[in-house]
Amino acid sequence: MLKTVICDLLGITYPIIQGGMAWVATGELAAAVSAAGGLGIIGAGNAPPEVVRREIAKVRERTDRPFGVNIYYMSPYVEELIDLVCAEKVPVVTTGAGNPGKHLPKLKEAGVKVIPVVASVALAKRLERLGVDALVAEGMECGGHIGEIATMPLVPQIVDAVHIPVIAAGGIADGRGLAAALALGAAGVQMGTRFICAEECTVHPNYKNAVLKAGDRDAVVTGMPGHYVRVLKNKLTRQFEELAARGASWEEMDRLGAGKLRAAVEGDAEYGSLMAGQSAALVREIKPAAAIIEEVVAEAEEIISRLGKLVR
Ligand code: TUI
Repeated sequence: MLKTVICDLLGITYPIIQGGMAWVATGELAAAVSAAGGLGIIGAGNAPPEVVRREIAKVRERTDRPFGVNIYYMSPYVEELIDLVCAEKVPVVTTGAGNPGKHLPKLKEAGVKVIPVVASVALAKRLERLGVDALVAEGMECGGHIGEIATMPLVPQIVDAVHIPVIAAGGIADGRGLAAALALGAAGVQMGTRFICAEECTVHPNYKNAVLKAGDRDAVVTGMPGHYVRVLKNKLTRQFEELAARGASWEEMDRLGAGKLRAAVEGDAEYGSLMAGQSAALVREIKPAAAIIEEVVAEAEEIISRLGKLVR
């Protein structure tokens, strides 16, 4: 059976973590992933603490297994969310779009395991020194806010640079991706896009159908240097292209993007921000989170045993 250090560290059965996608990863999805033996994560995004508290309660009503909350460091509620996860004794916190260094003492004191998402070697090394438990190395194939380095070169560089477990993310949606991540030295994977098409994911069916329909060139990059966002092509991305073509300011771009992720989650597939990674093209069906996890693990196990036989 496929087991890695991350399973022991987090008390989970399979080395699969569900990405903490803002507005997309609700308590329902996180609970389903955790109940199935992975690590489900609530995406706090820009939501206020009382909303996140309700999502935590949803998970606890549905499962006793470990779960996490992702704190997005551009949120206006970071301080309150740190207090909330400590008070609630949330087992795991992942972080995005910022450096959680100054909150580490408080989180560790409360017994919270901290797994920052990073997109560079420098930040990975800095956070290891500060005492984080593990890292997610996220390549620019992923959805939402992206870094500049692809998963294939990023993961082994971070694996070489630190001594703590590394979880690979970006472009991974099936057992082939999990086997490849393990080959790169990762101790597990984080998948976001694949779990948008979990039955338990509460986004509008229009969002799920856009992921199912996506082809290899549909997950495009919008925005400005330092703030690139990967989303599925639609009328909104064409508006972004027009703005970029006439040299629009960062403020104009920001204004166009405001509130559009929520619009997508509520069903606006034309003008909503359908955040998804390049792996969208690998997602072909909607099924329960447990079935996704079982399929990914079985496929990875089969590949690993087949690869072992190549060495004679
Ligand atoms: O966080 C992400 N991806 C996201 S967050 C998000 S939430 C949102 N977006 C738009 C509207 C409303 C809500 C959507 N997608 N990925 C994790 C990640 N973090 N990747 C890279 C980083 C990162 C980048 C820079 C981490 C730290 C950093 O710099 C830290 C520093 O200060 O050195």
